[in-house]
Amino acid sequence: MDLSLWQSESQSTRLGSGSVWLHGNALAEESVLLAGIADALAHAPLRQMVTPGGQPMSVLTSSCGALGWISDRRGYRYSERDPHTNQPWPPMPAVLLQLATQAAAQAGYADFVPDACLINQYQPGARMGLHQDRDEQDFNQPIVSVSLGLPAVFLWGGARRSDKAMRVPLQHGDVLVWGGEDRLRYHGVLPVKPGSHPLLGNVRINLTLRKAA
Ligand SMILES: O=C(O)CCC(=O)C(=O)O
Repeated sequence: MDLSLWQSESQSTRLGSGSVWLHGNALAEESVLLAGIADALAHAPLRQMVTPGGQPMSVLTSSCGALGWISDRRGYRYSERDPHTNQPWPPMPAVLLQLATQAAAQAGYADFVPDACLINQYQPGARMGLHQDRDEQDFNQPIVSVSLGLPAVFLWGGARRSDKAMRVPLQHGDVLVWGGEDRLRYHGVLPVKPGSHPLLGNVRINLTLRKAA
């Protein structure tokens, strides 16, 4: 299925019974959003984490909000403190919280209040392998994912890693929301292609908002 054809014709595309692709949903607030993220990163800088198996991740990561997702030799988990600074993570920018709550409501998930925002920065070539998000306490809570900067192909898989994945061509400002029956679907990102974005240059930023605790 060529999902890029649908993009110009609709403001949202349903990807599954519990998942919606909201085209350009973050564009209206892009400058204040980027300023908020830059501020958060000034307090909790991007870093390269390693998987529990010791492999460096290809994305650089940080977090904002009450909880931050971390990965190291001890495993994947949420932490109240940034292990690099031993300080609490910077607060989630109000504009981001509002965007996530509104996007979730638009997708049918009322009252979503995330307590964790993972910030992933992809340089050209960086990717994310197929995985499920399983480190949160309540799988009834949806996930909201905001794409900024360079485009990327998001892989939207099934309940099993081996299920064929749909290719979703995400653009700057797009927002994905998934929950319900789709909450544990495998997903990932193909290697980001080189390019230049007018606001972000040669990187893609992804913000993944979750209710972790
Ligand atoms: O970068 C993306 O679009 C997806 C990020 C993701 O899957 C994750 O952080 O778990």
